[in-house]
Amino acid sequence: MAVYYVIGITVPDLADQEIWKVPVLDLNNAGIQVHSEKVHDGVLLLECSTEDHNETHLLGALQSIPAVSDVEIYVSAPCRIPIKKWELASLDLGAAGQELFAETGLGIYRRGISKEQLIALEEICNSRIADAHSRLQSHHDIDVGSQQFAFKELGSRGKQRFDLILPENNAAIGQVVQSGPWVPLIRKVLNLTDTATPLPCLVSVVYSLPGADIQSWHADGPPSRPPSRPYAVCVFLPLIDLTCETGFTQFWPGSHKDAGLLGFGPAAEVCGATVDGMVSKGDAVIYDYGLLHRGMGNTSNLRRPVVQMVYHVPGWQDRKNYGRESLFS
Ligand SMILES: O=C(O)CCC(=O)C(=O)O
Ligand SMILES: [Fe+2]
Repeated sequence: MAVYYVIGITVPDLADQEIWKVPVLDLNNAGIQVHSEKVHDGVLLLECSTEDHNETHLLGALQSIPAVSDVEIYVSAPCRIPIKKWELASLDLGAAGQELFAETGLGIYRRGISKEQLIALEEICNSRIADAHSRLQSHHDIDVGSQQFAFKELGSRGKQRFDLILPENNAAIGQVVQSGPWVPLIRKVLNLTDTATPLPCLVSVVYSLPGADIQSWHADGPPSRPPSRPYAVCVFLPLIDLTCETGFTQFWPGSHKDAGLLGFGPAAEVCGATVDGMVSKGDAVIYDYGLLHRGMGNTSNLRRPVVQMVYHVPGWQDRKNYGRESLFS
């Protein structure tokens, strides 16, 4: 079985960055396949694979290149390691984004909904959050904000970070869910193209209060099989402008294609392959449910509410994020 590597190669002169293409190197003959490359922080990154698991051989082959002064293994993994740097602006999906979405598992739609819809969502979220926290007060055994818990409608999976399911039958929510500009793409990728049938969708508000910690890298669910046929796609729609202080969600584009990358999230940082979903109020970030990401901490004094719409194929059920006991009934 092939092992994949990201190798950091230091060369005194970055103008030499095409070094591994020089025929004399003949990496192929050395059993090394090169898949992708880029420059990150002044270091050449090479994504490659070998069949023989022999790292000494791999490093030796690269080290023998005359222009190279240092060679270091950044990452090794059992599958492709997407190192391409994506800019948020280039992930604007507009009308024709299906191919881009298949490659990256990520996209954005600027100003996806109307002002009125945004105001309606804000009102629903504010009152639902207030209601939930007043009900939580009677649960004296829960240290709200510090302790993990899971009700049927509300979960907390980390310090000051909550996920509260919104009422299914609300007209304003239904309108956004069924007619947002991302809906045609989602219908295609989930293969639910009969527009007479509403898309199944679980809607919640994920909110991080001041003091919320940075999350660990995770995927919300396992990668789909095949990757081109997602079983769920998530849309995040923040209700405030996101900044470094309020925090945002950070993504690793392309990490949705192989379960072999689960647990490898920090590799995205090492390889400079992360995208900060730092969008404005009312913009929408859409991602494949299997894509690696993490919520950043909230160091501001504002609540960061993000409407989360999980579109899914019929029959799919979230099994990990919420509990059985109802907070509201
Ligand atoms: O808080 C965020 O930005 C993301 C939260 C998240 O990914 C999660 O709770 O699964
Ligand atoms: Fe998540």
